[in-house]
Amino acid sequence: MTSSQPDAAAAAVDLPGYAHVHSGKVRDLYAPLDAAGAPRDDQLLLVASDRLSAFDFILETPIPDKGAVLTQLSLWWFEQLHDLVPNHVVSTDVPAQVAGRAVLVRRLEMLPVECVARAYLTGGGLREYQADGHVSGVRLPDGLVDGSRLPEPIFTPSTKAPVGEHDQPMPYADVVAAVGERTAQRAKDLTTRILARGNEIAAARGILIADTKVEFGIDGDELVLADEVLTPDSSRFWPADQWEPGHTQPSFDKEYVREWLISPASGWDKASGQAPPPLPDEVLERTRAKYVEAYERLTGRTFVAG
Ligand code: Q0Z
Repeated sequence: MTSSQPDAAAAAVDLPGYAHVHSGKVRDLYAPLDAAGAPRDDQLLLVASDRLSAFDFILETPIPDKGAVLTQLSLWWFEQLHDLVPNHVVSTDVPAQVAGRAVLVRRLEMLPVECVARAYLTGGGLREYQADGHVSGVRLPDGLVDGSRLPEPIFTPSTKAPVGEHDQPMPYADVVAAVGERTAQRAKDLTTRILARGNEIAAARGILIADTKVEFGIDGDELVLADEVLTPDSSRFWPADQWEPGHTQPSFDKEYVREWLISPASGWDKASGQAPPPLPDEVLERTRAKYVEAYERLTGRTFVAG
């Protein structure tokens, strides 16, 4: 990790009754303490921060309410997907400091695989396709371009990279080797169905979900949907009315941030390796508004800040 990056662990708050376990780029993980003060082994507290990542940097300016918006969106999706797959949510009764942006969950045996599905071609999938017409072993039709819709969602698993590194595509045979044929097939089936269901719901609200990354865990003999689901941080959301295959699509949530960072106004050189500057209020406000808009359009609910 770049030395100019904030230490994610340092960004995690001290929560009485919980032990800090781990921090990702934008979220923190805690274990509830039992009566004897020992970390419980059956539950975790997942806390979403207001941190935003762009061009692989954690920006120093937090986006107010981002963590709450994404947590509420994930919870809404878990309900929408409940008939497809059980999920890890136990309770939203959490410490006041993290109210609205934390969820108490079942601690699962996580699959060592990032389960990715793609409904539109872009990013790493596009680069694989351009090399030989396949993505993750699936032969795709000729003539697809950046942003093309795929005939149906495909499963393109990746390895779980350590923090600061990028996930690598993982051949399906390696998934089978890691988790067994039955679990691999079920993870593939569920991941593609989750994206298909997500797009059925989102398309009616003017949002396309190009691709998504989900995580599953095992509890006994059932596969359980864990982590966050169908949020702008785990998925590429595109405004449907601007969809135009043939070039990079605008990102629903991060467009203003990226545009400003690469504009002369920011004074930042993406190639410099330096941390990006703080965001001006206008960029921050417009970005916050996009997260809220995604939540409100998808759920039909009004976002109410804690
Ligand atoms: C999720 C992550 C981070 C947030 C572990 N239900 C579960 N059982 C066991 N482990 C996990 C879950 Cl969700 C689990 N992550 C990713 C890291 C903050 C989520 F720092 N890691």
